[in-house]
This record gives sequence, C-alpha cells and structure tokens, in this order.
Amino acid sequence: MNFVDQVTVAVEAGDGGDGCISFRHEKFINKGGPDGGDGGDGGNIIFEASTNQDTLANFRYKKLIKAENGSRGGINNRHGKKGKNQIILVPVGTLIYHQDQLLVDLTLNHQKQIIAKGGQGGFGNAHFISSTRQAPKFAEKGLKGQKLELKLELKMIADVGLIGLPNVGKSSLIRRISQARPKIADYPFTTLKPSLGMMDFRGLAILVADIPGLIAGASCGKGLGFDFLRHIERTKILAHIIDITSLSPVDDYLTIRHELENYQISLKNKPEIIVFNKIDLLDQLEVDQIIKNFKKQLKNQSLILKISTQSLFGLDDFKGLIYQEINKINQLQPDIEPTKETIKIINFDHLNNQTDRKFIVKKIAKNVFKVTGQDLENLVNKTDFNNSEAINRLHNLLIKRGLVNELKKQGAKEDSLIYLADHKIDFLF
Ligand SMILES: Nc1nc2c(ncn2[C@@H]2O[C@H](COP(=O)(O)OP(=O)(O)OP(=O)(O)O)[C@@H](O)[C@H]2O)c(=O)[nH]1
Ligand SMILES: [Mg+2]
Repeated sequence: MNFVDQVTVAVEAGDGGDGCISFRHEKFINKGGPDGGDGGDGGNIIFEASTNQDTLANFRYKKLIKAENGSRGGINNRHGKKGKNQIILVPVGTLIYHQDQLLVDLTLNHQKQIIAKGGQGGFGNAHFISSTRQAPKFAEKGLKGQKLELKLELKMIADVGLIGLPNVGKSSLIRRISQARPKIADYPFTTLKPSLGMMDFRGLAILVADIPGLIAGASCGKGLGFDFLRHIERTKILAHIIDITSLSPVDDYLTIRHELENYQISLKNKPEIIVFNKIDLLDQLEVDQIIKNFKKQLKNQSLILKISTQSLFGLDDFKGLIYQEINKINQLQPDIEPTKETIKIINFDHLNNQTDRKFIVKKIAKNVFKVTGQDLENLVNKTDFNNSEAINRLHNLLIKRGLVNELKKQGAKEDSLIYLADHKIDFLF
C-alpha cells in the first residue's frame, strides 16, 4: 500500500444557456412587448471528500468529467433550467492541483469545494427593455463553463503513526498488527519510506503508518525523516516507540519530541501513546523500574504501554488502547455535515470575480492591441455577432467602460487590430 496515488483528470463545468429573443403574441395586441427569458446557468464541478472512497483508481479510466449545461431561455419570460452540478467523490486526503498550484486539500469527510464554475446564462431580450429601447431584438449568449486540467493526489491519512528512533522495532510492530510487510533488520534506517497497514479491531479498520526512523536534526533535513514529518502531521494519534534496552529512554523520547515540535507546533497537541518495546530482553523488575524512572523524570501524562514484538506480550493491549483513543477522537471531531456552507469558491485566476471591471490594454505588435479583463471578456463572449443590435450594445458598453479612451491613449487608430477574448473587434471611435 502506498502513501501517494496520483492521477490527472479534465473537468468541464456546464455552459450557460443563451437568452431568448421573443415578442408577445396576444390576440388583439398588434405588437407585443419583448418576452424572451434568460438562459440558465451551467452546472458547477464540485469535489467532495468521502470516507466511502479509498482510491483514485476510478479516474484512471474516466479522463473527462462534465457538468450539465444550462438550458436556453424561453418565450413568455421563461427562465432556462440551471445545469445540474456534478459532484465528484474522492477519498479523504485528496489534494487537487491546477498547473502545480494547490487548489484545495480535502481532509474532512463531506468537505466540498467548487473547482470549476458553470457559465452564466445570457439575458433574454426582455431584460433589455428601457425607455429608449422598447423592442430590443437581441439577447445575450450564455458563457462557457470553465475547463480545467487537474492533478489529483491522494495522501493517505493514517489514524496512527508509529514513530521513534531507528531500530526500536516500528516495522516489527506493524508486521504483528497488520498485513503490512516492511523489512526488518538489526541496523538503523532499514525502513526507507513509510508503509501503511490496516489493523482490524472489533470491526474498526484502523490505518497504521510505519514511519522511517527519525533522528536529531530530522526537522532540518537530516536523515530520512524530513519528508515523513509531513505524514505524521496528518495522523490522529502518535504511538511513540522506545527501545527499553536503550541507555537513556528519556533522551530518546525527548530527541523525537524536539524534532516534531521543531517541525510543526500543532504536533504538540496530538494525542500520544508511549510504547516500550523489546521488554523480552530484560526481566520484569528492570522493565518496571525503567518505566517508573521515565515517568518520574518527565512528569508525562501520556499513556504508557510495554510490549514485545518478539514474545507478542502487550500487543492486544496496544490494539485495545489505540481503538479506545481513536473512538474518543472520532466522537470529539465529528465530520463536517454536508451543508451548503462548506462549499466555498476559491479565489484564483480562473475564478475571477466577474464584477471586477478592471482591464488591461497591451500593445503586442505594431498597430496590434490585446485587451484582457474578465468583465470585458464576458461582455464579448455574451455577444451574438450575427446580430447588429447586439453588436451596437457591445460597442456602447465598451465606450462606457472606458476601453475606447484607453485605446486612444495608447495610440490605437481606425485600422488597428484589437483582440479581446479570442475575438477581433473593430476599433470604434
Ligand atoms: N528482542 C527483541 N528484538 C526486537 C523486538 N522488536 C524488534 N526487534 C529487533 O530490533 C531490530 C530492529 O527492528 P525494526 O522493526 O527493523 O526496527 P525499526 O524501528 O523499524 O527500524 P528502522 O526502520 O531502521 O527505523 C530487528 O533486529 C528486530 O528483530 C522485540 O520486541 N524484542
Ligand atoms: Mg523499520
């Protein structure tokens, strides 16, 4: 079982429906008013973490995921239907990237996130009626939904992390309590990458991680530990394994604690069980004396256990204690309820605030200009270029928004080429 699983997937939010151009037809009324309804918005792409999912394997075959388009507006001011959101279930612990930028880290059951936003529906012609425009014969087109290439990465979140100095018996322990089979040997740094094992106890599946031995300086990159501190951070409980035959169990313990605290303060508050291993090598009295001294010196409140992965002593107690602590934590931290509040929109480039009217004009060659800005791009994309009234309206809006002035300032002329949202627009003085 691996810690990391990766896939790429493309998502497409739904397109907005076009607005409708229509005029009322009523008996005895010669020329009815405009009654073309608005198009519906396209559906969003939403990711939701779920404990019912445990791999990203499904995505290896499903490379494109789409949400529903919004419907066109109708006559009689009928609003087009909204496109259904597409909810994509992924395992808890999934990170979502777009062009190497982390968009979200889904760490809680039912946590939801909109990743691609559906296009806005266009306004129907009824929307454009005004004192000076009694019979608008144009409507807006719906905007396209966002399309994104995503990288999904699953970082398994273990319930329990086995930590400790090299050679204390972490791998031996995980082999005894799960089906994981990491190598065991009588030298430090036998384990080079974390391995995971599922421990079944009283019907509860508990994921245990064997973390490679940490040493003093791990938090600054020494030894192998640095990369793995990250994994430890995500576990619910730490089982700190100490070799009972060590010259100084207290120093061993403090060395590791120090590294954890150096790396992430939040580790301080993570529940911990201290496990003395290899007790088969000493007699009972010695073992108890060492533990008594340990407690006295550290005035530590943590739960302490003694085990031997060799003689199997204490392994059932270990499982029972972990079970009890995990249950306690699960009760204290209920999963997020699947309410609307947990859906938030990330603010990054592709989800630009559509009410922001800023734009940028850039001269990209002699007599060629490129205009960027979400608001102006939306206006252009909503325009039906086969409809002269729609084009007129666009021109008026571009003047109102200050684009024409800005172009003039930058030296644009009648014959200049102007690009805006993949369209070539005529210069308009
Ligand atoms: N006598 C005795 N030896 C043990 C016990 N547990 C582990 N060992 C031995 O201790 C040595 C190290 O065990 P590992 O399980 O590889 O230790 P580790 O903590 O995973 O070590 P690293 O992967 O290097 O960090 C091996 O030779 C094991 O056989 C035990 O309970 N009693
Ligand atoms: Mg090991």
